[in-house]
Amino acid sequence: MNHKEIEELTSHFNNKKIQGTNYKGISQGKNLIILQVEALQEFVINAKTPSGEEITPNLNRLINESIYFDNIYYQTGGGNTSDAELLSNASVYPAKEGSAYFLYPTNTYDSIGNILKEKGYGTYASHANNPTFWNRAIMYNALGFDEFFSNQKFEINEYIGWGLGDKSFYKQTLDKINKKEPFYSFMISLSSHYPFNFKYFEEYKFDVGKYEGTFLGYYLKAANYADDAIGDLMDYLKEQGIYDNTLIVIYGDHQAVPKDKAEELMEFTGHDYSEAQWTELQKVPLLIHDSSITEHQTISKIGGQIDILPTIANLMDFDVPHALGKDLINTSEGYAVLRNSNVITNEFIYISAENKVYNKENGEEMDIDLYEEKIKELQNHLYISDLILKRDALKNITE
Ligand code: GP9
Repeated sequence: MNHKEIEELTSHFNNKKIQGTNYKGISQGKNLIILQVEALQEFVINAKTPSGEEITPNLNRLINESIYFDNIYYQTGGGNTSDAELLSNASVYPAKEGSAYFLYPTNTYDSIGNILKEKGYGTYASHANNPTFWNRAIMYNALGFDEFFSNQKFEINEYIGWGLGDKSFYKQTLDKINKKEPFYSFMISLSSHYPFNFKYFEEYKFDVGKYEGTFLGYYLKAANYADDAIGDLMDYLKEQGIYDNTLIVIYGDHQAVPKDKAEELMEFTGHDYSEAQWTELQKVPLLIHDSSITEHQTISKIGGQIDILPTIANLMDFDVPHALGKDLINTSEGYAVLRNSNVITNEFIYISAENKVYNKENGEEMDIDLYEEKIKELQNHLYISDLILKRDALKNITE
């Protein structure tokens, strides 16, 4: 790193201010379970099928007992699922091109695993796919996981799509770690993977009405199964006496509906297509549950997966001086920067491919000159993040 880059980096982090201490330390010392759910988009939450069936009844119920964030945009790039993992665990943006898991698997990261390991936690990542997929086996060392339970460590007694079904996956994961408290368990689900039309979902009993046999219909079934598996996991946590002593974080990793299926999404959600409206729909659910938090609420501040680590850090009371995200509970300013350089604030949506700004409320185009400074300021986060990845900057500045 050259002198200028060190200056830029340190001044970025020195200018960050802690904005509040609401719920600070409430989850300190508890276990942490983070559930990254494959292709779970926000539009299915509290939504119903044409026959009136809730798609995600378990999450809807859990949301009412949690802090729910309903304005969270996914920020993944070429590394897709693995990018979401990096965003949440290390609060850095994905690589500009390609996958950070392949490009920077030996960097220094101030990740949840590394931090909690130092505090005496056992740290476990689990995902029922081949350990080399997305270079996870190597990258998980850098992210501070003591053990990685890949498909080789599971009994494949329920088979959906790419492999072990979520229900069995969650239960087997918990059985491996529940005597090892305090633990951090990062579980990455798999059953609701694109294109969703697996044999299992052809025979799956969930009435999607007019969507039967369509792309969206299969997705609704997969999302319903993913939700059912989460419901079972919550029951199992309670049965095992772990639920009340665990901070539980659940979020979706990235889009389910690709752009060539945008019409189906617009029809289902009741919108007309525009680039700004499409961007608006690129949200994932994020919920945080701690039984000690009795005030349940939906927070609509704008954020992204990059904000998960600083939000957890406040709840568990540890420092993350090099996180690029913000604590979603205490921040006063909501915004999201996407890896394609789009920027979303309360006021506007900036679409980088068009270099145009739209009003967040009504979608009308606005004068870009009015927002240029703000857009540049927020896009600078991508530049700082690129330094962390390309220059292994966290290693360099600590040395
Ligand atoms: C593969 C799974 C899916 O192990 O995480 O990855 P994706 O194809 O969605 O990036």
